[in-house]
Amino acid sequence: MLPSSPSPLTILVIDDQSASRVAVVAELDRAGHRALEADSAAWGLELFKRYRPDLVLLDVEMPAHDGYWTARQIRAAEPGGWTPIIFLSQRDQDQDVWRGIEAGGDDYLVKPVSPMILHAKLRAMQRLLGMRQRLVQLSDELRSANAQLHELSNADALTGLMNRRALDERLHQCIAQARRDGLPLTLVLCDVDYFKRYNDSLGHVEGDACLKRVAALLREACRRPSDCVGRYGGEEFALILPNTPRSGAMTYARALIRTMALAGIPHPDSDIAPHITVSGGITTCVADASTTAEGLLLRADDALYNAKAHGRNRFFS
Ligand code: GH3
Ligand code: MG
Ligand code: MG
Ligand code: MG
Ligand code: MG
Repeated sequence: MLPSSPSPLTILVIDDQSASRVAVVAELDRAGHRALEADSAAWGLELFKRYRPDLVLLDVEMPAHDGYWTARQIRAAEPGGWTPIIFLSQRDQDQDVWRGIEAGGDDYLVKPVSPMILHAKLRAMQRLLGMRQRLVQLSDELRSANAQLHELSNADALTGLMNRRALDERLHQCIAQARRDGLPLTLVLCDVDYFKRYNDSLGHVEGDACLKRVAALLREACRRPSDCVGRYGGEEFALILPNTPRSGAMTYARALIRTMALAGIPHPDSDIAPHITVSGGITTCVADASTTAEGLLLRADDALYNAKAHGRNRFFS
């Protein structure tokens, strides 16, 4: 009693001799597999591309193109993929088997094909196909876990904005891009005014909620897809605005001041307004070889210091 297959395969049989082809196909049918038949290399290749079978049984000696040629074409038609190829041939010399494997075959069957050996080899290939599928799944899982990890390592846990690490990376990229394009690049450092007092009056939980709202307002203020905002640390945020000159940055700053006033997040202990305000330092550069992220941050920080010293709720450049 010959075995039937637990999980049927779609198998392409390429053989120019109809007697041996029909015998193999009948055996595959009997075992519950789905067989596709081709009587030439060219037609076999066509069916391979059209139906993407799970496995190919491939005659070595055929007119026009032989099995070795066909195997190479199949491999070329599935970059990154792998369809098991088992050669079929009357030739049973050691060098024939060697040549078949060298040509990209995975196994070799001598004709006339013994049904028992045929099924044994199909089982072995099915096992390999199962392992390959598991590997593909694992690599997909790994890729998505990696993407998640990357996202986590770049996001600020409280606000969901980019964290300092991601900001630093982005700033370096933007400087390089600005250098290539010869376009102005603006960096803005924003700091919440009297935030220590906010915490002291309302508590840290309210403080955290406030930072989330400020983060959302800053995010909304970014109008271009290329603008980005992140939490630089504590109650400090940074905005990177590519292709933005100083005048554009000042317009931006005025809009931010207005946005904060309109949001009206109550601040019970600010010297300058009944609501949360921010101060900012702006620096704009036309990047050249001497431009560094550290230099830009220092300049923005100086400007921020001046904004604080001149009364807060304003942006200096
Ligand atoms: P200034 O107007 O000069 O900026 O005064 P400030 O009080 O905002 O500045 P200071 O640097 O003295 O205090 C910043 C405060 O921000 C202190 C700290 O408790 C608070 N802070 C920093 N990070 C967080 C946070 O993640 N959550 C909360 N709730 N508070 C934070
Ligand atoms: Mg033949
Ligand atoms: Mg601060
Ligand atoms: Mg401070
Ligand atoms: Mg502050």
